[in-house]
Amino acid sequence: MISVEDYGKYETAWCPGCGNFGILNSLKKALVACGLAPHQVLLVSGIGQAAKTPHYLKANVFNGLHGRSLPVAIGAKLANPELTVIAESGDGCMYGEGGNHFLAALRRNVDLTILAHDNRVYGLTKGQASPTSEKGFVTKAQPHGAFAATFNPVAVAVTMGASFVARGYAGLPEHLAGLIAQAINHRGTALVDILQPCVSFNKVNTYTWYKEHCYTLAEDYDPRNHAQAIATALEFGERIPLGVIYKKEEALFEDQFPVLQNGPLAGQEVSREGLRQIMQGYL
Ligand SMILES: Cc1ncc(C[n+]2csc(CCOP(=O)(O)OP(=O)(O)O)c2C)c(N)n1
Ligand code: SF4
Repeated sequence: MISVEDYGKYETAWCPGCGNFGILNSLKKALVACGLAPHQVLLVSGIGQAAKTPHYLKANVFNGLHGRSLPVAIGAKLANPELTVIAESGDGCMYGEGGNHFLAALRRNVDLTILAHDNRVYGLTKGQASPTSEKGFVTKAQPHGAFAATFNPVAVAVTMGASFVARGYAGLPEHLAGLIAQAINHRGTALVDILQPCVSFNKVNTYTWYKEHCYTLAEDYDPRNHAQAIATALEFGERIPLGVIYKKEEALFEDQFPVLQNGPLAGQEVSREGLRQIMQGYL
């Protein structure tokens, strides 16, 4: 029987009160609820406070370059479909530096989970505006307020027809654990954008602010209705919906590759003669 203790307990470098703690606990609970043992899970991240999350739980880990978690996660899943692959990083890493990879991943629909810790600021580098910062957000680097429009990752993902799109909140850990478990069990690319207070550098989107603005979607909300999902995803301001906003069944990227039908690449024979013929074609 797997328990949260199997995923270990480590000292962290996070500030006391950081929303990352709630997300880490929810992730562990979700992995246990999915019946996954640490050796079955690969966590891939980039750079940032959120991207340190895989350091603080016992599983397979790949910590790479800023913004580059998704290409690694996709490659790992294609090479070994038996792994449960989770790409986890902050809003800067996932949507800023990793923005192009984010869009490409949504188009492909590889069977993996994206957890974006969305504190709406660059935490590790001490508080610059990120793509999800509110337009006008004042920081030391943006003393006149951020000039760029606010990126809405949930609306982008729903509009692109991503196969599973949810928004959670670090301050509602039980609800968040349920969303992460659903995302892991979903067959396809599942995005959970997780609203996360950064108590040191975001003094606008605080625990109190989220309490006043967030609400959970009603029981009878139908996440399969695309038009309704777009309207729900665009609702971000006075009221912010939490829950599974959109989901659908969609063919997996990996199911369309003939070579992957013979099991993990790592377990397949390499034909030296076949390779020689390919090389010959370029000479
Ligand atoms: C290519 C590249 N650009 C910039 C940096 C510097 N850098 C490191 S972490 C970071 C921001 C992290 O913010 P976010 O992803 O939102 O994570 P958080 O720390 O808020 O959890 C930046 C800009 C880097 N390491 N590599
Ligand atoms: S700077 Fe912000 S995101 Fe980073 S650990 Fe501290 S509170 Fe958390």
